[in-house]
Amino acid sequence: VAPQRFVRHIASSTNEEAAAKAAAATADIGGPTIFDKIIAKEIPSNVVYEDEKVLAFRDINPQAPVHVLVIPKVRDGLTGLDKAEPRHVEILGYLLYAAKIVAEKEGIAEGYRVVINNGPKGCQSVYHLHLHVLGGRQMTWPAG
Ligand code: TR5
Repeated sequence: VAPQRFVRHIASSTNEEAAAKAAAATADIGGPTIFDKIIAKEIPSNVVYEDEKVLAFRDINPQAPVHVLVIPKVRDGLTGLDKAEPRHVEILGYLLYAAKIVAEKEGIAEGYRVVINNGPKGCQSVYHLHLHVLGGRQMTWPAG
């Protein structure tokens, strides 16, 4: 197999895996998620930043040298971005600000990406709103 084709094959199977994982994930029914246990410290996580409003911890399946998830400690119906209501505007802004703090703490302020996957077609697999902060390598565009 030519190296170029091989690389394409790996990339596409990774995307298919992500899509399959999202499709197989618990539907957006508003129930508890694994992130509730992480917030409650019932499941250990590698915390990068924490304050009264948000928790930032390393993704268990990193897609870049730095891959941190930033989540609101209180979900308040925000299973995904599509559930955003006017009452969420403050926490939505704060999550972005926290992403910037995380990037600085991780030493990637020079360049990084902030991602929100929304819904099955957006490859969302955990229905508790979260920002992915990715960096530590040259990011490419367009994202898959
Ligand atoms: O696919 P979306 O955008 O919903 O992102 C969910 C992210 O949560 C994925 O990147 C997963 O790798 C990540 N994830 C899933 C679990 C987990 C985690 N990150 C840290 N620790 C985790 N634990 C303990 N358990 C998970 N199931």
